[in-house]
Amino acid sequence: MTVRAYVALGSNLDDPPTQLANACNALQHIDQTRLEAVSSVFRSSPVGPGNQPDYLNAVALLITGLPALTLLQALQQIERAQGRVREERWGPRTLDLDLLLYGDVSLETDTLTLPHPRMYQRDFVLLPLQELWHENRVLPNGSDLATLLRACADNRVVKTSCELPAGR
Ligand code: A4P
Ligand code: MG
Repeated sequence: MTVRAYVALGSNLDDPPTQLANACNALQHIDQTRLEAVSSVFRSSPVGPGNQPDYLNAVALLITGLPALTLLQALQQIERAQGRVREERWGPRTLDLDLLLYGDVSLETDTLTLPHPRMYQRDFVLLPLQELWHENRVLPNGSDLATLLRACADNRVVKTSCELPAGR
C-alpha cells in the first residue's frame, strides 16, 4: 500500500536555492518512496522572531510505502545532513522539512501532528499546494484553499524562477 504525502520545504540560510535543490535530490533517495512532483519555489518574508532573511519555500508530493513516523524520521535525517541546527523556535534554518499531509491520516502525538497544524494559515504552503493541485480543493479542516488563502496574512509570497530537481 502506498500513501500520498505532501512535504513543505523551507530555507533561509546558507544559499537557500541550493538547500532546496539538495533536499529534492535527497527526497528521491528515501526508502520505499518516490518523488512524484515538486512545486515552483516561492519567496516570502519570514514568520518568526528577529531579523531573519527571506525564506524560499516549496511543496513536494511523495508517494511512499513508509509509515508516517518513519517518513518523518527520514525527513529529519535529511535536515540534519544539510546542517540543520535547532536553536529557537521559528528561527532561521538551512532546511525545514515539514510533513503537511499523509494521505487522510489525522493524528496527534508528541513527535508528529497530522495534518501539520499551521499549514492552513500559511500562504507560503498553500500557494505551492494550489499549484500542485491545479484546483480549489477542500482541506481536512473543511475549508477550501481559496478561502484559506484569502484569510492569510500578506507575506508577499512571490514565485521565483528557481528550478528544482523533478520540479515544475
Ligand atoms: N512535528 C510534529 N508534527 C510535525 C509535522 N507534521 N511535520 C514535530 C514535521 N514535524 C512535526 O519541529 C519541531 C517538532 O515538530 C519536531 O521535533 C517534530 O517532531 P522543528 O522542525 O524541529 O522546529 P521548527 O520547524 O522551528 O518548529 P515548527 O513549530 O515546526 O515551525 P514551523 O511551524 O515549521 O515554522 N516563514 C516563512 N516565510 N517560511 C517558512 O518556511 N518556517 C517557519 C517554521 C517559521 N517561519 C517561516 C517558515
Ligand atoms: Mg519544522
